[in-house]
Formats: sequence, structure tokens, C-alpha cells
Amino acid sequence: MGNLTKSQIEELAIHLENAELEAYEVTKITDDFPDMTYDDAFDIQWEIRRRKEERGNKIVGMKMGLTSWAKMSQMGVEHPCYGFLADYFSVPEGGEVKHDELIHPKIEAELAFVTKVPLKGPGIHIGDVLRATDFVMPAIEVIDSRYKDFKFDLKSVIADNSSSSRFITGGRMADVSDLDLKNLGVVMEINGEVVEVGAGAAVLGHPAASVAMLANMLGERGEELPAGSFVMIGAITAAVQVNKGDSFCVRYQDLGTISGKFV
Ligand code: 0L1
Ligand code: MG
Repeated sequence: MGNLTKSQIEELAIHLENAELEAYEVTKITDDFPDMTYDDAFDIQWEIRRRKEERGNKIVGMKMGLTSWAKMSQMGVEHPCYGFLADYFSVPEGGEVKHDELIHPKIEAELAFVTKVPLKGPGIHIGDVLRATDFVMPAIEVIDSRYKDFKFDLKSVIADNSSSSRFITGGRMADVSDLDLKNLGVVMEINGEVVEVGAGAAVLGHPAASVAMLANMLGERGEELPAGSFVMIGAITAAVQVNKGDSFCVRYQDLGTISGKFV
């Protein structure tokens, strides 16, 4: 159930999307709309998605966010969230991320699942996800909350497409049966120095649990994850702030590396 009118949803979608497209900060929207509900927050996100599609952008994947207990407590929120990935968010492996197009980007080491059959919640579990997975591959997410100083609550961040801004995928694809997903290690380096390390279980105890949660959350809106979906599972490591000129590399156990540079 929502408390905002259709025109308020549209205005807030334009407000947040303009902040994304023109790279400026805004205050969290619940300051001005304290009665907004989670349904309102998702309606705003889906309206931003609709506006992009109307302009000809393609939606190329989905991301889960705030999927580690450490990150939820760090950001002061109590549940994971999801967002969509538009075509222009994609940066090629080894490529350059333009810092000036973003506000205060941070990078996160993630994994992506690519599905081969549809997943529709409710009731999707880890086993369903593993059976539905075509392959797993490494991914790095560049998050860039549009909120000043990354200060938000869960409703505000959902409306802001869960801070999605850029992503990079690459490395090596693998079958889930060839991976020990819970123990899969990642090492993040910035300018050649190790800044974060982690293992797959940091994400909701098992990376596939994140994809299951996404299917179940989408199911609440009558939506599904179609076959061929690219889904980023959320951060295995803490998010690390990056500056113009920084180069980064994430090494994934059994899955190769992804690197790039902020210019
Ligand atoms: O985990 C994430 O991808 C981040 C989701 C939004 C929260 C944040 O901006 O830190
Ligand atoms: Mg993320």
C-alpha cells in the first residue's frame, strides 16, 4: 500500500533520476515525505526504470544491495534491497570509469549469476537458484548514492535504485557445481595495495540466497527474473571509496580478475 500520489511518485522519480544523470547530491527523500511506504519507494524506482526504457535505454540486469549483515549494520538498515542495471552503467573489463560523471563513487567486489530458466517468487530457495543458474562470473559494482554523504534510510535508498551507477564484469565464467561459492575468496586492490578481502558466505550466508531473495522480492510485485538474467548478488567486501586516478583490481578464487581505472 502506498501513501504517495501518482504525481508525487513521478516527481520524486524525476528528482532522483536528475541527481543521477547530472551527478549532484540531494537529501534523503523521507525527510520531506516521512509517511512514504516501501511500496512507494519501489514505485519510484520502477518509475525511474520506466523513464529510462522510454528514452531507449535497455535494462541489462539486476543487483541486490545491502546483502551482508556487516553492510546492513554499517548503513543502519535492516533488510537487503534491489535495483536495476541500465545499459550505460556497464563499463568494459579493464576500462575506465569517468569519476566526473559520478558524485562520490565506491567499489564493491561481487559475483554475478546468469540464469537459464525463469525464477518467480514466492518460495524460491537456494536449490532453485543453483538449478536455474547457467553460470557464475565475477563482477565489480560502482555504487554512487545520490544522497549527501551516503546518508539514507532503506526507503530512500530503494527509491534511488539502490545506489546503482556502474558495473564491470569479466574474469572467467564457471558452473556452480565447479565452485565452492560459500568459501570463494576475493581480494580487492586499489593502486596495487590490498584494501579488502572476503568470501562468498559474507552475502546472506550463501551467494545463491541473494538471487533467491531477489526472485522472492520481485514476486511480491508480480514480477519474475526471466531466463538469461544477469544478477549481481551484493558486496562480498565493504564498499571502498575511490578517487580520480585510482586503479583497481579484484582477484577472484578460480574466476580470474577484474580491473579498471577511475579517470
Ligand atoms: O550493496 C549495495 O550495492 C549498496 C546498496 C545501497 C546502499 C549504499 O549505497 O551503500
Ligand atoms: Mg552492490
